[in-house]
Amino acid sequence: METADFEMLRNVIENFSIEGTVLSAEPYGSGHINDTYLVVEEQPKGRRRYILQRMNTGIFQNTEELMENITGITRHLVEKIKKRGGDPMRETLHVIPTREGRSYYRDGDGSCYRMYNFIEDAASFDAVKNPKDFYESAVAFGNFQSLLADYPAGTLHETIPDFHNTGKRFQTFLRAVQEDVQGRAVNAQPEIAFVRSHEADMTVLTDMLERGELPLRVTHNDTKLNNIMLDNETGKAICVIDLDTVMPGLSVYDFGDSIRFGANTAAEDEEDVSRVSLDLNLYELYVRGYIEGCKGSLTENELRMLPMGAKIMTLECGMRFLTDYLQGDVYFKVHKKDHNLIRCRTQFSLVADMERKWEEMEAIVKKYADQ
Ligand code: ADP
Ligand code: GN1
Ligand code: MG
Repeated sequence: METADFEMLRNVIENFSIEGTVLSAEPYGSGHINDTYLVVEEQPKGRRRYILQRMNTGIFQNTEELMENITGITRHLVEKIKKRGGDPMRETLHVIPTREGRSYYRDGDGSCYRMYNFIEDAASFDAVKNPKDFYESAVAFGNFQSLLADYPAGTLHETIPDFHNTGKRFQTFLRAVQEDVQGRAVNAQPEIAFVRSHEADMTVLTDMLERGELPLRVTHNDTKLNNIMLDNETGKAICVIDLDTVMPGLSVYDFGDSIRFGANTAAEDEEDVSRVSLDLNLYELYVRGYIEGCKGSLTENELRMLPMGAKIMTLECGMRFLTDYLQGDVYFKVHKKDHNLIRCRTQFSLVADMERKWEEMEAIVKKYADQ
C-alpha cells in the first residue's frame, strides 16, 4: 500500500476508541461492496487486529440508519450468545465506537468508516473446501434467523429498499436494456433473452408473500459463504458477518443465496461455464443444515419453496450482474474486463442446471422436511 494511503487510514483509525500504535492497514477480503482493511495495532498487551471498512455510501445511502440497524442487531445477539454460554467477542461482530461515542466516523470528504473486532482463529471462504464446512454454515445461517426471531422487526430500517424484490429488479433490468447507455447490449443478447424467458418466475415469491403464504422474518439477505466465519480448529461456523442487509425478508432468500454461491461447482466468476453446475451433495448438506438450524420454525410453504428460493436468488443475482454490466459497472466492484457479464453467465448456467435437476432438488427437501 502507498505511504499516502496508509497515512490517510492512520488518521481515520485515530478517531476510533482503541489504544495503541497502528502497525499496518491493508486491503482485505473479497467482498463486492465495501472497502475492507485489516488493521494491526501494537498495544500494551500485545498485537490486536481490527476490521476497518469504508462503507459504500452510494449503495447504503443512509449511514445513520444502517449503523443503527447493526448496533441494534449485534446488541441483541450479544445477549442471546451470553445466555447460551457462548463467547460474544467471537460469535458476533462488535461495533467499535469512535472517540466521540459514535458508531462510525465521517471524514472531511464525506467518506464513512466503521470498525469491528477481528474474528480471530477463524476464516471465511470463497469456495467450499470441505463439505462439512458448508453444512456448518447452513446450521449457522438457520440459527442466525432463529436468534433474530424475536427481534423487533418494526425498528429495522430498510437499508436497500426492495433488495430482493425480483419483480422490481426485472423492471430495472428492462430499463437498462432499453437505455443501453454503454452500447453493451449487443454483447449480451443470449443473456438478455435468458432473463426475458424467465419473466414468469420473477414475482412468484413476492406474490406468495403478498397473499400471506410466506411469512416475513428478520433475515440476513446476503448469505454467501464468505459472509460467515468458520473456526480454524473445530470447523464450526462461529460468526455471521456482513450485517448490512439484515432486514425483514423471506427465509427462502437466505437459503437460496447460500445455494447460489456455495453449491456451485465453479466460482461465481468462472469463465468456462461448462464447469458450472449444481452440486447436489452440497445442496443436500445445506438443506439438512438449514432446516436443523431453523429449529422447526419453517412453515410447510417455506419448506416447499426452498428450491424456488435457490433458483430465484440465482436468477436475480445474474440479472443484477447483467444490469450492472449494461449500466457500466456502477454497483459491484469489478476486477477485469466484462467481469459482470462473466458473473452473469455463471449464474444463468446454474439456473439452467437447477431446472434440469428440479425433481431431485424437490425430493431432497421433502426427505428432510418430512423428518
Ligand atoms: P462486503 O460487504 O464488501 O462483502 P464484508 O463485511 O463481507 O464486506 O467484508 C469483506 C470480507 O472481510 C469478508 O468476506 C471477510 O473475509 C472479511 N471480514 C469482514 N469482517 C470481518 C471480521 N470482523 N473479522 C474477520 N474478517 C472479517
Ligand atoms: C454482494 O457484499 P457482498 O460481496 O457480500 C451483494 C449481494 C450479492 C453478492 C454477489 C449489498 O455481496 O447482494 O448477492 O455481492 N451485496 C449487496 O456476490 O448488494
Ligand atoms: Mg460480504
